[in-house]
Amino acid sequence: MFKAITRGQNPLWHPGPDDVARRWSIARLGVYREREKALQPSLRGGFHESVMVSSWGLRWLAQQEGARMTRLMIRDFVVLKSHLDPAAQAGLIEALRPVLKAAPPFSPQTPSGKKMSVRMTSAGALGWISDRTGYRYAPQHPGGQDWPAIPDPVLRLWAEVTGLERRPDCCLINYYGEGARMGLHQDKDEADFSWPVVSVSLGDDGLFRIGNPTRGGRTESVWLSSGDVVVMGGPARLSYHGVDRIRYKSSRLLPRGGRLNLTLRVVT
Ligand SMILES: O=C(O)CCC(=O)C(=O)O
Repeated sequence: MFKAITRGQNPLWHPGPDDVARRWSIARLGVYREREKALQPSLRGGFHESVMVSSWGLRWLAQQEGARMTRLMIRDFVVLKSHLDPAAQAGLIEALRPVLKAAPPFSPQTPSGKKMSVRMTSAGALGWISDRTGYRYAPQHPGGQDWPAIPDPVLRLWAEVTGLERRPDCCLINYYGEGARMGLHQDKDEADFSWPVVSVSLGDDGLFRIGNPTRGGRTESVWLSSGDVVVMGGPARLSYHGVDRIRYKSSRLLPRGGRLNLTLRVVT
């Protein structure tokens, strides 16, 4: 028997005609086993109703649901599984193509001089950079050109998942090739932490690790797949997080493999 978590008072929940199916979907992906460390949703502030289902029930739920959209709350991180269908994912890749051409991804250095394994670029009024001088936002790409505008489909996705009128001024684009990772860190170079950060995963699966608002302590991990969206707001906004590894070539979205992650941030 496994414990499954069904819908409760999730602030991002929008009931609709599909409500019952979504409820099952939550039950499916909210399932955890004691020994399965990679998926352990927190009950805090999220899904409060629990039911017991058999392993047969789980298989049935998985078959019924396929890739249906699902919401998980893990330590106040809202994880929207399969939020983007394959066509929407492909549409974002198309929209990002000119951005990557105008502002090619580069390998930043940490302030201590270490080359990061993730390659990065940005769109928007400001882009995130790092070098020996430190971590910061800058109005231009290291090549000297302004950052390209954030593509409309990306802005629409932000508005859809946050419901905010305020637009992000940075879309940081991370590219994880084979073996790339990102250590646990906080996003804290922005002026006002009351705005959420929205993360969009495209391409290969990435093992996303969620920590605490202070360094250290126990962590939980969840695999993020192409089309998953994570909203980091409220108590999650300053929580440590990172990507331990990717499953290289697990997706065929990007012809050469790898994982693209967009993080949308209100900077000023
Ligand atoms: O790649 C991810 O899923 C997370 C990216 C991230 O943490 C960041 O850009 O600060």
